[in-house]
Parts: sequence; C-alpha cells; structure tokens
Amino acid sequence: MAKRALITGINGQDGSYLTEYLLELGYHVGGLVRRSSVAENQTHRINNFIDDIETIYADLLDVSTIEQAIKNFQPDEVYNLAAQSHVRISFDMPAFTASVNAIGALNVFQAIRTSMPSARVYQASSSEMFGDSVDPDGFQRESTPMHPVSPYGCSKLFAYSIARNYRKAYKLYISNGILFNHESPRRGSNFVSAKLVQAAIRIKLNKQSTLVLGNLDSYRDWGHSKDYVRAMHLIVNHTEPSDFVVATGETHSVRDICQMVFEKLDMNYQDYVRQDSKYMRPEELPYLKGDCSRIRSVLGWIPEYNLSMLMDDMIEYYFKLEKAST
Ligand code: NAP
Ligand code: G4F
Repeated sequence: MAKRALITGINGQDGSYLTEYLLELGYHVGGLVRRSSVAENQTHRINNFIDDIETIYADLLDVSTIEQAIKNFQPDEVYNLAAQSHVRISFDMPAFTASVNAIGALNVFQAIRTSMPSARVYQASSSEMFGDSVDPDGFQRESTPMHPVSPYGCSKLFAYSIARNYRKAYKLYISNGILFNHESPRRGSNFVSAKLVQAAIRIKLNKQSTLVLGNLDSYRDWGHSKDYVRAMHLIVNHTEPSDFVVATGETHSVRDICQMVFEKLDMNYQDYVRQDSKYMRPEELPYLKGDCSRIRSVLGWIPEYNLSMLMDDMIEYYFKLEKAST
C-alpha cells in the first residue's frame, strides 16, 4: 500500500517541491492549506498536481483542525513546513511569528501524540537558530550552540527544542532538519535571491532602472530547494529520529550573488544596486556556513546544484516570466 505523507505548508516553496518528489516515489500526499480570500493566488505553486493530492483546510494556530486532519488522513509521515518564514517581517510581527512557528509546531506534535503516535514527523528547523554563533573552524554544525538574533530564530529554536523534548519524553519519532538557506524559482519574491534575480532581469529588459537592497555584506550558505526536500525525506526515513544539518558547506555574501547574477546578464551590479535602511534588520545575522558531513555520511545525501546552477535556474524562470509579460 502507498505510504501516506501529510505536509503543512504544502503550497510554500519547499512544500510544493516535496509534494512532487513524494508523488514520484509513489506516496499518497495530503496537505494543509489556509483559507484565503484569493484562493487561486494561494495554490499557484501546486496547481500542476492539485488533482493528485488531497488538500485540507486547516491552520497551525487552530489545534482542532490539525487533530482532525491527522485523524482523518492517518499519515505515516508528517512534514511540518508551515511557518511565517520571513526573518525581517518577524521583527514587525514577533507575536504572530512566535504563535505560528513555535506554538503551531507544538500543536502539531501534541496532535501527533494524542491522535497518531506511530507517525514519523519532520520539523523544519533553521540555520537562523544559530544566530551569531560559529564554531572556531568557521562552520555551524549539529553541536554548535544556538544564540538566535531574530524573533523568527527564537521561534524556531522553541520548535526545535520542543521537538527534541517530545521525542524523548513521549518516545515519538520527531526529527529536526536544520536547513540553511535554500532557494529556487518558487522562492517568495520578497526573499533576497528572488528579488535580486527578478530585478536584474527587469533591468536587462529595460523594465526597471535600479535595485534597492538592504545589507549586502551578510554571508549565507545557499542551496537549491529541490536538493533540500530530498534531504527531508531521507531524514524521516532514517532508522531512528535525529537532527541533521543540511547545507552546501560554502558561503557567499549577498554582494557576491549580485555580482554573479548581473555578470551572467553582462551587467555590472554597481551601476544599478543601491542600499536603503528600510530593508535592514534591527539585528542582522552576519554569517552562515553549514557543515553537512553528518547527513552526507549517515544518509548519503549529496546536493546536485551548486550556486551558479541555482542562479541559472532562477534566471531562466524569471526571463520567461518577464518576457511573457512584455
Ligand atoms: P514558505 O514558502 O514561506 O512557505 C510557508 C508555508 O507555510 C506556506 O504554505 C504558508 O501558507 C504556510 N503557513 C504559514 N502560516 C501558516 C499557518 N498559520 N497555518 C498553516 N499554514 C501556514 O517557506 P519555505 O521556504 O517553503 O520553508 C518551509 C519551512 O522551512 C518553513 O518552516 C521555513 O521557516 C523553514 N526553513 C526554510 C528555509 C529556506 O531557506 N527556505 C531554511 C530553513 C528553514 P500561505 O501560503 O497560506 O501563507
Ligand atoms: O533572503 P533573506 O530574507 O533570507 P534569510 O533572512 O537568511 O532567511 C531565510 O533563510 C533562513 C535560513 O537561514 C530561513 F530559516 C528563513 O525562513 C528564510 O528562508 O535574506 C538573506 C540576506 C539577509 O542577510 C538580508 O539582510 O539578505 C539580506 N538582504 C539584503 N537586502 C535582504 C535584502 N533580504 C531581503 N529579504 N530583502 C532585501 O531587500
């Protein structure tokens, strides 16, 4: 019989790629979606396969809807990807971010505990939890202390910790994937990768004259969402629940990415990019570089995309999109 996977945040970047991957593997996939006044906007990432999945109206903030979904769907695997996932916006909406990311995750684990304790759970934890903490060799890994520097990072640290607590206290299979930044053509347009690739193409096509960004000197470890959803599935199918860092092991600044993308389009970013404090954060996380040796050696995970291939994928997507709307 086909395995059954339930995904919170199914219509997000990762949720949509994970669904495609699990469908390829022969899973029956269900996903929670929130009610939206413009329903078609909400499902654009999953429209291509919407007839192959079960969508269920629910909200992480309403525990009864999570319980009902779990009882009805009877999942073998639950992927908790739903979140207010934008770090800068978490400074504007700290209580909402904490409610969804921290209490919402607890609601999922509690519903699993009471309604489906045999299910395996994946919790979408984040490198933002490390904050300004870096090991002496310049990497963050599973053992690195966590000192988050944003409401988002603090909310994710609660979810990560309560996942470990429920795993031990109630013998539940709950694993954390500590994922570093990952992007794709499906990345939300207000994250820096999507914003800068789309703007560079619009500048190339004479549809826009400048690109206004915040901090250009923070470093991130950037991978492709398609590679990272394969890691989620490997983590949930490991012999025992555990926590894994998922990263590329390389770090690049926002400035490096600007330079790379504009050069690929035969332009110099310095002619077009300017900075504005409105995109700066009250506290910035300056540097991320993940050591993914554990997932490579224990689960055999190997990413297929490097940074240049990731940017090519996003450039190709936005070129088609912007050409089509000329
Ligand atoms: P995303 O594109 O922002 O997707 C977030 C999803 O959560 C959307 O489907 C959203 O639905 C849903 N959601 C938000 N609030 C909800 C609520 N109260 N109830 C139910 N659903 C809700 O994020 P992503 O990039 O795919 O990331 C997936 C997960 O991994 C998130 O938890 C994120 O924090 C974490 N993560 C991401 C990265 C990264 O670099 N992408 C790295 C580490 C960890 P709507 O469309 O209705 O808003
Ligand atoms: O693309 P970002 O908004 O991603 P950020 O803050 O690193 O968070 C992402 O990765 C986390 C994992 O480390 C996830 F947990 C989280 O859910 C999310 O997916 O910003 C990246 C960098 C930051 O240093 C930011 O200050 O880009 C800088 N930046 C500069 N100008 C900008 C902009 N970020 C955004 N969003 N918009 C700008 O105009």
